[in-house]
Amino acid sequence: MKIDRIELREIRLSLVAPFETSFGRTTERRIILVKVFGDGLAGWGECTAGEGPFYNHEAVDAAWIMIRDFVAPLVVGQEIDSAAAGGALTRRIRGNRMARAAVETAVWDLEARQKNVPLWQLLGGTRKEINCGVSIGIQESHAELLRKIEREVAAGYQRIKIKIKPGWDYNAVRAVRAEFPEIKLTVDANSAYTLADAQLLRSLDEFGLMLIEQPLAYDDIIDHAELQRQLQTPVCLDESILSAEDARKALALGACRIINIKLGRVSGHTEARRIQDYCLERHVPVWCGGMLEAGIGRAHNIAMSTLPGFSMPGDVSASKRYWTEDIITPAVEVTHRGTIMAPSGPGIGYEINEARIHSLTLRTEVIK
Ligand code: OSB
Ligand code: MG
Repeated sequence: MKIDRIELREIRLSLVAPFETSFGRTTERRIILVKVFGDGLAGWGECTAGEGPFYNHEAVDAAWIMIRDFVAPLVVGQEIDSAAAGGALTRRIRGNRMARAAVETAVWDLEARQKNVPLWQLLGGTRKEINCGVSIGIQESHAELLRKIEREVAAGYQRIKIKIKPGWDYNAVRAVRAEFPEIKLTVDANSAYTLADAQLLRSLDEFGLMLIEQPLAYDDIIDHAELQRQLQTPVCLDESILSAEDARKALALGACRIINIKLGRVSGHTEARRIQDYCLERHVPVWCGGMLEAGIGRAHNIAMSTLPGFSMPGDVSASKRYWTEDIITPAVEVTHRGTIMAPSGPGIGYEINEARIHSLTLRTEVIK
């Protein structure tokens, strides 16, 4: 494949409901879309950087500059024989994995379209139906939280995750368990605690959670290992795992028993698959995390989730939970079994609604 040019586009999309975590509240997304042209075809990627540097160090405006000035120039004009080779072209860049992944995933889509196969098959996926859960943000009240959970359980989702933070933790989980004693339940702290909170975190053991996600610092594995020794509930790392090397070290230390894989956080499909491979060999479950993606990012998440190691329900759910109208057609829908069917079309397998994308666009730039 010869990469001819890369088009960047920033779109703005309002969430159907605000999403609140321990690090902030999002009501509207600004999303960078990447379109990579080569061999008369185009592949699409979505940058998962947040509006500000609060989940990790990346943010939309900074990612735009990184992609435009550093990532895209390393790829444009190059002749590559696979998407994996395309990703390797940007390995010199330290950090900035979401910026790199936006291009890397687009090149994977391009390669799959060129070979006229679904991306999930090109990646080596084996699951034709992926298991889905939902992530529910911090709410105004327990009553509101219970109402939201009831709706998602009725829709068929296999697992409920709730966001926690100091002051919205033990009592919130207790209220959920009182109403829903049997559901698969997890909590995600997004690094809101320290080891000084070990007693509080231990108290959550009584609720039979599937896992507790990233309780401690975003760049830590040492304290998580100490915490895991004190907990019955499996620790799952999100923010702390940026690569297969990080996964190896975290598992060697006993910092977690489960890993959340996000394409952006780990620099794209190639590294995501490497983490999946490493964990699968060691019987460590992985699942696909979410970053409030629009349809293109969501479609890439679906493709990744078909890999055999993705045995736990991910944070990949229906488009309508986020957007009144998605940027792909059909919108992502979830079966009453709480699954998403892997699409059969080439590449990411959904049509790109370019007219809608154009109407949402704030700025564009082309790297030739
Ligand atoms: O930690 O998993 C997280 C959203 C933004 C940033 C971080 C996270 C999340 C979610 C939402 O939990 C998952 C989703 O529904 O996309
Ligand atoms: Mg998380």
